[in-house]
Amino acid sequence: MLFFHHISLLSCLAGRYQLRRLLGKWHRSTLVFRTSVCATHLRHGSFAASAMEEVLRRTVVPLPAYEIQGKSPPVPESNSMEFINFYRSLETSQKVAFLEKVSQEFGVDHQAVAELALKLVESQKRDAATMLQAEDRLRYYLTPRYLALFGHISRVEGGMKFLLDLRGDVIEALAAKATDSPHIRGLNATLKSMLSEWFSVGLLKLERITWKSPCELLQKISQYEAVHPVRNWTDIKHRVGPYRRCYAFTNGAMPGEPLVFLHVALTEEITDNIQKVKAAVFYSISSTQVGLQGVELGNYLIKRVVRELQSEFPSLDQFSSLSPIPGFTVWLLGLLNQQRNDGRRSKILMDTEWQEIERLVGSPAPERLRKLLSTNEWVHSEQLMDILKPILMRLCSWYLYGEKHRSYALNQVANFHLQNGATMWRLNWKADMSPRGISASCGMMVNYRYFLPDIGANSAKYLRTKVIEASEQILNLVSQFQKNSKL
Ligand code: 0OR
Repeated sequence: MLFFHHISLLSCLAGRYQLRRLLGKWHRSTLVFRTSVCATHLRHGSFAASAMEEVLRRTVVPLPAYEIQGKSPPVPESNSMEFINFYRSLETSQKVAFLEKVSQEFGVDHQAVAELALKLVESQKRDAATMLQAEDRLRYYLTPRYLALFGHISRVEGGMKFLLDLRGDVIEALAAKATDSPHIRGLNATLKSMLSEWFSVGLLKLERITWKSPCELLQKISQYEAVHPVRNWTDIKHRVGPYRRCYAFTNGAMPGEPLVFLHVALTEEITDNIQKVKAAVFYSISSTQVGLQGVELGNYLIKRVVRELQSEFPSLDQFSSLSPIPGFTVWLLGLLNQQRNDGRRSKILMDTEWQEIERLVGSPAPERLRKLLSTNEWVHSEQLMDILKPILMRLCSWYLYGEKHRSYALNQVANFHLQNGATMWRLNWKADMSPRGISASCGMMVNYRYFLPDIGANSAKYLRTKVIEASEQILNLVSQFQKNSKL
């Protein structure tokens, strides 16, 4: 053990080539152990930067000169494995420091790029061949050094999953503000574009999940469910049973791993004959890999499933989601709190509505209402629910239709379906009275309707003009909000 410890320490300090000579055939078998001991040294501050540098110098090979690109000897698989094992052995904060180093010091050679950019400008005065070559050269040197390593990692066993998890870590570190390095943002963009190619729709397989699917797959479908948590095996059996469909996209590089999956309920006239199915309701869609964020697999899955269902059921002509409204209750409570802090009387309810609520729950009505909404207790009184129904329906319609983030719908689920080209179609009262549904959206759910001939135009219109395509019911509720509520 002590022998390995010294070898590991040496390898951290002495570099790859001497150590390889020393270890010969031992090299590969001690790799995992060695990287983990390197990481142990990371915890002792002084070794941190040098151990990371050592590993990076060994594993991230320099970009070959433009003239000899494609002619360098193949990079050994052990490079990728060393990088993977080292990274996995790090703690979260060390991972962020490591990624900062990778992205900053093993990315693009900025000096070379600046010089080539000047040369490209000069080449404009010359012939087309010179200019195109200058462009090609610049493009080549704009490639970050770590890109080749990621390419090699993608080819080793488990490498693709590693890269997905790596991007997941980057996304989480940026979201948690553990780093705001522009270099890490660049690494994130590079990884996203690589993953978008590797996980492009042409390379994905649509799989129908049934009760006969491998147990491991069913378990993952249950575990990753993001909208309606699966309670037990009977529950999942029901969700893949008669008049239900569950489809997932998988990728050959990650067998048995659903990347995104969609649950569908087939409704109307199903009681007597499944061939008469008229409507398909997408009641849950979940993506499983944080690392695939922004790759838009959900959009493609819905469209692919529509085609699949149409060929199975020619009578099917209505497609709609039944979607949660995460964030509505929090938004509403925030408004009620904010208006309290401002010392203003809340105008999101009319005076007559406040009086009605006060009669039922006592005063001060705003205080009581906030408490009842935040504890879900309001649902225990039918009378209060009746009073609140029109109020919450108009507020929720506004939340979905009128509240914006960068001019697009603030609510992420709404934004997802609107981008896909769906219409905000119907707000449903008492649609999900589970504690989770009440906490999220006061029990309401919404349908986004996919009118197939219109989805292309709707999607383009929403993306270009940010205008939301909505039904009469939604627009009526929105105008009630505009008439009766003030923000
Ligand atoms: O990668 P993105 O989230 O930007 O887009 P996708 O199309 O890949 O995924 C969209 C989903 C709605 C499936 C995804 O965001 C998700 O799983 N959300 C949580 C569950 C939900 O609200 N349906």
